[in-house]
Amino acid sequence: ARATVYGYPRQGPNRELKKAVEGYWKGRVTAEALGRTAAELRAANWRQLADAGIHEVPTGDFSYYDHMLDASVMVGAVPERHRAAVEADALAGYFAMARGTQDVAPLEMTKWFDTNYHYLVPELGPDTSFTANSAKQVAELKEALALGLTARPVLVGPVSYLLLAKPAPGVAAGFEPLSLLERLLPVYAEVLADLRAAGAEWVQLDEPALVQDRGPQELAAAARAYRELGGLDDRPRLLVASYFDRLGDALPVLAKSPVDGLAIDFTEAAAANLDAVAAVGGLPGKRLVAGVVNGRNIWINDLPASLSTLGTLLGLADRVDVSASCSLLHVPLDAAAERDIDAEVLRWLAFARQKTSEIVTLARGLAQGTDAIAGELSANRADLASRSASALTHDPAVRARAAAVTEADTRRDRPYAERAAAQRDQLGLPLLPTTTIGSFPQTTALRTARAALRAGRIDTAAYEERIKTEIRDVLAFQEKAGIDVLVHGEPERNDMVQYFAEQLTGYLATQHGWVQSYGTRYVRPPILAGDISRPEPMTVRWTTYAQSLTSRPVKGMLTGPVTMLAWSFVRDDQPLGDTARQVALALRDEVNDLEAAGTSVIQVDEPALRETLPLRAADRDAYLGWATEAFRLSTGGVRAATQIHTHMCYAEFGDIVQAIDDIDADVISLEAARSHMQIAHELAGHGYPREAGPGVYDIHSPRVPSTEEATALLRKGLEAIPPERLWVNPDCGLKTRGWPETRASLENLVAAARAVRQELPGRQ
Ligand code: THG
Ligand code: ZN
Repeated sequence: ARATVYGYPRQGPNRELKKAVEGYWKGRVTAEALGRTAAELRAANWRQLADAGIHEVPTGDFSYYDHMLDASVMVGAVPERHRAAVEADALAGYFAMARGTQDVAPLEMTKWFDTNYHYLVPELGPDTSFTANSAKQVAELKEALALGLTARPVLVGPVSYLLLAKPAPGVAAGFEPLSLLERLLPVYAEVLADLRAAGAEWVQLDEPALVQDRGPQELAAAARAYRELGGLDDRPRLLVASYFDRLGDALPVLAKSPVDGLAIDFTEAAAANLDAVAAVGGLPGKRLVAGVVNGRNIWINDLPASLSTLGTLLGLADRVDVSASCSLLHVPLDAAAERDIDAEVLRWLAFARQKTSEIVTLARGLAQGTDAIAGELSANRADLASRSASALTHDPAVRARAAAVTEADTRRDRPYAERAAAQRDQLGLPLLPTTTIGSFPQTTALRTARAALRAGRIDTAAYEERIKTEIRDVLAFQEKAGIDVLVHGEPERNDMVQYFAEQLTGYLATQHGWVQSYGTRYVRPPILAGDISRPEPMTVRWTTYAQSLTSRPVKGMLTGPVTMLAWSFVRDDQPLGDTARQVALALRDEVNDLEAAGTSVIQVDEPALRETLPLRAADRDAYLGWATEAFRLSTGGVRAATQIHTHMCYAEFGDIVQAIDDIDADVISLEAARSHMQIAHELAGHGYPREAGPGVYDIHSPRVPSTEEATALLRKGLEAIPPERLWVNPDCGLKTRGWPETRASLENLVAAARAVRQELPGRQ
């Protein structure tokens, strides 16, 4: 058995890649220097993998920005509007596709399955013609071979490439990117031939889109693709990889195809995939790469359990190799870099580097027997035992409280109609009330103060003075602008999830645990390691300070339980719903404390509710069940007159309209400016009975919407939602915006609300 991985974190131990790419954008780093940094990072990664004992290293997984964008370049799928830039300068053109320029919009970005990684969506149309451009893949393969390594190029497979694409703007309805398969396959054939000529024995084709629900046509396309590529004369051996869920009906398709190997996830859907491999009679004549080490969480592997899975698989394929379930792109680089995590807890953690060692150990155990890895097994047993016996993972008080939750705890005690009346009396808001989503621009002064506090140049008292000044400014602006429900602007928060995680017992923060979210942007997901409790109030002090400055209602701002899970590394030793319930109870205490301190509007954000929707439809009800329950548990303890708001970011709400209803928030704000109030109609079509604020200001762009524009959007909103239930707000938080456009946009937004109120028959 051999050890391999499909991909490795790209950024480098100190995010050298981010700095080099952003330096290049600013003109401070030349293209040559960027290229050198990138080559050094690739070589360092390969050396690290080889030194750890990985037999076959991946190539081509590296990217300046995104590997789907690289795939678009590889097949020549450059949209017309980017063509000139790409022809003038390939690197500058590449970044123009990624980020846009003054004149042209970038490719759309969307989430990579249910991970926190985002890819650039290929734009295809009936006129798309593909051309092979294997230069990057060939060059990176040659770099690894020159180091004396065995290397396997990794490509996005042609079927997933098309299934993850979308019709280019302006393409007639009904166009299916998958219809381009016939045109695309010869291009893949050419790339495969080039890679073979450059010395590739194996090439990996990633087909993660095959773990989603796929119909007969899509499965037929997969069959055709691999019949054709497998049938080529001049090709390397082909390994088709899938990950993130079960292959289902796609497994027999791939098993029957003339490819030489399959790489399958035996973590997320181990039982289903094992059964499916057995059901097709195994994979005789094929190489099976078994993804038994979870590539997207940060927990050490249960080595005996993995060995048992591998043992079962040994009877089902010609040859079984060992890997992570997916690219290690989704985990931080090295747990050994962490200095602030307790030594005992650190032993439970495996980042990319540690996972690599686990894979090597498992491959050795599989090849030579468990005696050969006796030392590793006994250390693993001790670490697993330490985790399961730890007081951190078993807080009896938290467990007792979670077990005692009743159905009634997850419901407001009054129906919405009564709540709405009580809230109208308490808040006295006009029709079409105006508000914002929560954050205001994070100014340089704030960032400087945070850095100074970290470096010890200022003390906590001086830092808090800075925060108070910011809150005063933000409130003064909102009052002057005439906004109805105010916010304190969240100047004390960096990343919202990190902010709450730092204050909850059971959560760990990392110092260096960066994971790529998109392009040069990274997050440091906190680790939900233990039972969760809230030692003391988290936001009450700042919210009440803000409320003391104004007579208008100030909204309390919290991050909801589902998002707290989605943007963290979650524990794998209990069902997600149990963890969500613990987080929900901690938030419930915060919500109740805010209410007790006089806060009458409390927003609990769930921007990630849609994100973690399971890939397979059959799994969705269970997820939405615990997710909506956790939200209701966190907000269910307040009086009828206290108004609960929520906010969600992404535009594809179609799949979760029922869940949006089920969470029973009094008011929801949603991203809608770019989708032209479509969401207002979707909600109305569903019979959504409560208040909603479809965004009328697209905060993803520095553009200031005019009063007329916002007015037109509000009128459109009123076609779907009656004036008693329509709110006026931007799309999302303002923290990435500058003050000048924020000021102007919000003033226009208030003016639009006032203008439309005047138009309402018999009112105001
Ligand atoms: N928080 C967390 N996860 C997220 C988001 C978030 N996942 C989805 C989405 N939002 C991702 N969006 C971003 C947006 C900006 C940045 C990262 C992810 C970003 N990061 C800084 C960087 O890379 O320079 C670092 C930020 C820091 O210092 O913490 O700008 O909002 N958890
Ligand atoms: Zn948002």
